[in-house]
Amino acid sequence: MARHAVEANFDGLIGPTHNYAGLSWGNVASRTNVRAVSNPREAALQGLAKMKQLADRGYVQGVLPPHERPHLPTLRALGFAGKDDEVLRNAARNSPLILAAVSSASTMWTANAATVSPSADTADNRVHFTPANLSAKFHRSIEHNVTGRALKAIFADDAYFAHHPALPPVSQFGDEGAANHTRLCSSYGDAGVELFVYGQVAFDERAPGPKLYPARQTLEASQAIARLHGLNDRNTVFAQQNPDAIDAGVFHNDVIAVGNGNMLFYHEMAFLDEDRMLADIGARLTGTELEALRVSNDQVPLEDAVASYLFNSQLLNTPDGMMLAVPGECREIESVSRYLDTQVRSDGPITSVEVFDVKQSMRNGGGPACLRLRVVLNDDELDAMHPGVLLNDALYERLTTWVEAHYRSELRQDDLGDPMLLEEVRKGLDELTGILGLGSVYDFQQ
Ligand code: SUG
Repeated sequence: MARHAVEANFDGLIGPTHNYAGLSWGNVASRTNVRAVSNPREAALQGLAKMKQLADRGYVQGVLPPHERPHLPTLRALGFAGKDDEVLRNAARNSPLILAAVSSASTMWTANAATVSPSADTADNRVHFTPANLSAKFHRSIEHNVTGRALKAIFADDAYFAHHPALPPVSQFGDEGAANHTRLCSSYGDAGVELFVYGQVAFDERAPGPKLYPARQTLEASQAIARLHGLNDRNTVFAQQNPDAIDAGVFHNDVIAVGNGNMLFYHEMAFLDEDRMLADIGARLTGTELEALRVSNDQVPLEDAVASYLFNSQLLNTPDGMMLAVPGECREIESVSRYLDTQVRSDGPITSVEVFDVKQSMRNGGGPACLRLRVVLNDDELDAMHPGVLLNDALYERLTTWVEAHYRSELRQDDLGDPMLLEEVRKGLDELTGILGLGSVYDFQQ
């Protein structure tokens, strides 16, 4: 008998050092906006507004804290020595790109924070978490320790929750978390099918892969996560991304596909062997039929899909169907806007479209779906988690006031070495752990 369960979305609170450093080769927006002046305050408020709107509509909405950036322990591990301000000055003068990397607010994109398997799918009936090693990009490879600490603090009861360390931090086990993982099911509390999408097979040099941009997720990493989480062949499907899509800027599968319930919404260029993947899912899904909503290149050219982030949307259940929560850019690109209107007018599965302004994040290649980590929880698990990170009116007000007090409205690359910035960040984050009731998760607090 299936338990009642909900999909809770945990958005990354956008950190005070949000900036545009062009760190992600293969992510078109990150490269296009390199050295643009960012507005961390606006970014964080945009993220909070999205969370609030969804919480107001009745969705369970949580928040994950930003990390300490610039991350001085990483600079010290790389040989920058002295007092904190000397370390910063030295890095700014001699290695500004390393300083930019350890200053990125990239933990906002919590779709990459971890892979999560709901208890209905796992052998021991616990919810399993594995923080992603994010080893494809240096600036993101330093996230998983603190991410793991925060997840353990929030989902602490080991009767319900199991936490694994990140996979070995090498390219053969490159893991980008839930951005390459979708779950299809009849209802959230039922056993589902977990679809793992990878960019490349690591241990087979002849296997197809992208020619221009890196494939960040490997099959071997996805298989390791499935083993760790106690999944089995009957509830997992592994599918390869189309290498041409990666070379067109689809650096994660969630830039070109999104699933919810029994529906998979995707672009025709998303997968290498679409037919096999659909058959594999169809054969495993119980209690419902797979609904595959495929968008052709004629309807939405791949480059429009990448530029608009149509598929980096949240697909959410509503009483009469599904809502697609899209970034504002979808209304700026004609083919996409037309497609959305046609969908809503038809009697297809997408019954409404809601637009969110997350432009500050979008300029670094992060849309609404990048900003959230989905955690399916049954009623007991929801009761067992730390409630202090669940968004309600009071927490929204406190976080908004907190952002307004601690964030700058302009940040340039040259500001990253400012010792005042580090001080502002630490002061702010110290206060934040108090607001969220998380205890000391940061290195500077240990
Ligand atoms: O890893 N951008 C992120 C965007 C992550 C989007 N997440 C998902 N698709 N789930 C990345 O490429 C850019 C940072 C900079 O250039 O300053 C960056 O890290």
